[in-house]
Amino acid sequence: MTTYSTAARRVIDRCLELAQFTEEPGHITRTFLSSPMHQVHALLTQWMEAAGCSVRIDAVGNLIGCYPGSEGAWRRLLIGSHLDTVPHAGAFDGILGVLIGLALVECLGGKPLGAAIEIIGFSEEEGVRFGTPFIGSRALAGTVDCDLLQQISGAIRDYGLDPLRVPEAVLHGDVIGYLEFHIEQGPVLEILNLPLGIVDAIAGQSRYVVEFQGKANHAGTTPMHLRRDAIAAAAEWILTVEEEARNTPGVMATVGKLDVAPAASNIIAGTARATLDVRHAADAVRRSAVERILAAAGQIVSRRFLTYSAEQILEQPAVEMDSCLKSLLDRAVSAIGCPVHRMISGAGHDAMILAQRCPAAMVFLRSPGGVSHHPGENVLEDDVAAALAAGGNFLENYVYG
Ligand code: HGY
Ligand code: MN
Ligand code: MN
Repeated sequence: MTTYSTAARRVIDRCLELAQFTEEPGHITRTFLSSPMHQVHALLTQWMEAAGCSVRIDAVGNLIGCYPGSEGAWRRLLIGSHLDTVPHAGAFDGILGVLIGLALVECLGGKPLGAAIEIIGFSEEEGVRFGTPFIGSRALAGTVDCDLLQQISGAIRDYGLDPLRVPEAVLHGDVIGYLEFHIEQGPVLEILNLPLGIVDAIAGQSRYVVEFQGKANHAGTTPMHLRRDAIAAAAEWILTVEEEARNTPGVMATVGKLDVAPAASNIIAGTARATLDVRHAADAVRRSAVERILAAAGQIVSRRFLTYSAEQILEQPAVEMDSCLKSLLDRAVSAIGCPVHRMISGAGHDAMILAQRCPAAMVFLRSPGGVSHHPGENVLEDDVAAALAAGGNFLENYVYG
C-alpha cells in the first residue's frame, strides 16, 4: 500500500517529468492541443492504465481515466484539473490536480469504491491559444458555442480529433461531484502557515481587449501637440486601471498584454491593443469597476482626439462551491489534523465551469512565495502528502467502499 508521502514524492516527480513537454525549449509553455500535448496524453495514459483506469480522449482533447467502482456502482466522482499552461509557466498549475487524482486512485491499491472515479485532464483552461479560457471544461458543461467551435475546429482536426463529436463530450449520467486540487497561486496559506485551504467561492472575472486607435506619424517631425499617440493613450489608461483597482477593495485588475502598431522606434504608434482582466468575489463590484475603467478609456481618447473600442472576451460570474462537499472536505482536512481555512479563489478554475453541471469543490495547496504563472512556482512535498491524506479520507467517507 503506497503511503501518502511516497505518493506525494511521485506526484511532484511526475509534474516535473510532464513539464519537459513544451512548445518552447527552456520554458514550460503548453497551450490548447499543441503538439507536446500528445506526449502528455501518452504518459498520463500509461500511468492511468497501470493504475487500473480505462482511458479515453474526448473531442476537445480532455483526457479521462475511469477507475471503476464496486459491482454495479453507476455513480461517478470526477477529480481533475487542466493540462495546459500559460507561457513560461511553473510546473504545477493545473497538472498537479490531475496527478493528485491519479495518486488517490493508486493509493486505493485496487480497492473499488462505491462510485467510479474519473480523473480528468482538461485540454485548455488558461485561454492562451484562442484568448478564450475553459474550453476543456466548457465541453463537459455543454457551453462550447458555435462561434467558439468554429474558432477551434482547425486545431481540433490538426490534433487528430473530430470537431463534429464535441457535443458527445457533454457530461452525462450520475455524477456525484467534481473535486479539484490546485495550488493557491497566492500568498494567503503561506502567511497563515497552512498546507491546505478549502475554496468557498471563485471570484468572477471579466476579460476584454481594448483597442486605442490614433494616427501613426513621423517621430521626428510631428509636433507634440498634434500627435494622436495610441501608446501614450494606452499608457495613461493602464495607470487608471491600476488606480481603480487600488481604490476599490478586493478588485484585481490587470493589463497583461499590449500589442502596438506599427511598432517602430521612429513612428508614433497608430494603434495599441491592450487586454483587460478584472476580478472580484462580488459580481456587482466587478461589473461597476469594469464600467468605470471603460469609461476612463472614453475620457482619455476624447481628450487626445483618438477613438477606442472594447471587445468583451469573457464574462464569468463568481461561483460558490458546493456547501455539502465543502463541509465534507472540512471534515476530511480536520481529520488529518490540519486546521480548516475557507478562502476565496482570485484565480479562475475549471471547478467554476463544472459547477454548472454538478456539485463542485476545490482544495488549495500552499504556494511557497505566493508565486504562480512563473517558473518559480512550487509546491511542498508535505503539503501534497496532506492533500492526499485529506483526499483519501474524503473518498473513504464520502465515496464509501
Ligand atoms: O487566470 C486564471 O485565473 C487561471 O490561472 N487560469
Ligand atoms: Mn493558471
Ligand atoms: Mn490553474
